[in-house]
Amino acid sequence: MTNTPSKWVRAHTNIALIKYWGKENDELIIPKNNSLSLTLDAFYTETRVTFDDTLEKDTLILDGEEQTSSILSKVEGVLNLVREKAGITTYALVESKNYVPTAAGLASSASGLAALAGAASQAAGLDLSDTELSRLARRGSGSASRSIYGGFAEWQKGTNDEDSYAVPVDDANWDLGMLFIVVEDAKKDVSSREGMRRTIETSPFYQGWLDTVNEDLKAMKQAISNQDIEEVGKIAERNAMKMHATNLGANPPFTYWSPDSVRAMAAVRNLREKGFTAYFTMDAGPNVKIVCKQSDMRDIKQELEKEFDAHQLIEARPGPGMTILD
Ligand code: FM0
Repeated sequence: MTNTPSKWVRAHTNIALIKYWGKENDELIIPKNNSLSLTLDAFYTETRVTFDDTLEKDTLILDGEEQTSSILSKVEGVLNLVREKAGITTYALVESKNYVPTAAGLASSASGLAALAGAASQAAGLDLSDTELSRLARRGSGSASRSIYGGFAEWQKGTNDEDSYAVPVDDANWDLGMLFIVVEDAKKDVSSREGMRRTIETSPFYQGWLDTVNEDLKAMKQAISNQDIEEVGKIAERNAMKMHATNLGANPPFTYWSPDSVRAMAAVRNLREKGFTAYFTMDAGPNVKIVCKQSDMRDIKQELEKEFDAHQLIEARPGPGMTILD
């Protein structure tokens, strides 16, 4: 195996409007339900991979620092799949840079594992289709399957390793934006992996999630094809609230909300009272993301600056799919 590095590969993060919450198969990362997300311009990861005969283990350098934690084991998982496909046994050096506007916990496994899938397959000489890249990224982190595509993407849950992957839905080239309210997390994190596992196993509300997520998805796809931002936002907020409700029913119960998250949600309702189209969604952390019109973002930011520091407010727009840089 030659020691030539791959080109740098860039993938952007995505935020789900219909959430992925729960696995049918933990090892293969087959989800319980389809999910749908918007890929964003503001946050991305760049990665390159070098398979190197002189290495005695896989090595991950993220933002200049060698990593040893759970992120390395996700990376090793993807590298193993690539080695198997390419018929090689060489270890790899993975160099990765996260581009996030602040250091406030916005680094994303979606962008990271999608960029890795692109870079590792390229370094191993594999020429994968978008579908194959999405399947490979999925094995690193479920949400990464959607970051292969720009705009709106749907991860179709499928039933096995072959048929569980994301597909593009709409390029989102309309007046849509997402404003982040970055808030402090006071508590110890429950990872999304652990959170969804605990919820499936113990929350009596989980069945309610499964029983209604498909109607949310169907309504969301209709709203997207109508380019109806009001409806997209409404459905996203409802769907996120349901996901977070399942966690309160878990044993032991947990929540990703901090006091400031609740304050941010109230601020979004307040924006609506003032006549803005503004709805929120939240993931496995305390930050609140506002679905709004791109053309309203500046005014909304100004309103929110009465209550939050300017540096807590980050504007994002629809972003592109995975790209190989020259
Ligand atoms: O993105 O266990 O992909 O649909 O962000 O690595 O497959 O980190 F709100 C939670 C993301 C879950 C919703 O989970 O889990 C979404 C979430 P993994 P991920």
